[in-house]
Amino acid sequence: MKALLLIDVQNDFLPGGALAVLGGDTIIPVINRVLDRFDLVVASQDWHPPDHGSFASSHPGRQPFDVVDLHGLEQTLWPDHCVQASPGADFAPDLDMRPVEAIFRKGTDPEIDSYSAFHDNGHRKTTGLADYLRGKRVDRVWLTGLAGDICVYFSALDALTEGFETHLILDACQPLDPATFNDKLTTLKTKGAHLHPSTDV
Ligand code: VGL
Ligand code: ZN
Repeated sequence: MKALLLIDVQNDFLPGGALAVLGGDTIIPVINRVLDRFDLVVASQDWHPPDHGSFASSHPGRQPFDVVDLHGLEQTLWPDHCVQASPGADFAPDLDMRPVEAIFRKGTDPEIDSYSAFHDNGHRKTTGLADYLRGKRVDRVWLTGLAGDICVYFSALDALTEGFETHLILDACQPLDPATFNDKLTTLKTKGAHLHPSTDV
């Protein structure tokens, strides 16, 4: 079985959002076009409490994009984004959510961030996504979403580690930092991920 993973396609990562990804909106029609080619569609949702430890606002004197130690892990500080039940945390209004069978929320623990849809950044707790997919007999996952160089990248690394055949739909991902994205794509390829344009799906 083949699953499509929609990683954090949320308002705060779209142009005009709190942590906007340039061109983030361009992935939405691409995702909508390929949705019906999958046995299962699952979404992740960045879902932070207002005092989340990844927010610069939780660290007096710090600025967004500073790097700090957060309970033993290196943490980039972000502008407040995807606050639980805020409009910025909603899925993109133009994204067709009808086929989405399950939503996995992450980043809910104020003490630790969670880039991957599978685990927190310290691999201390799982979101349950890998077992859910295995329970549905999924063996192949195709990743899409925002940001390509952060949450999609770390989700793809975990998908590989969890033993899924892992694919990325390149025009259905956009990075926050285009300068480092190519190296990350090379890393994924080296580890066995398959990179495709959406016309391959
Ligand atoms: C993300 C930074 C902070 C993402 C989430 O979805 O890529 N990036 N939180
Ligand atoms: Zn976040």
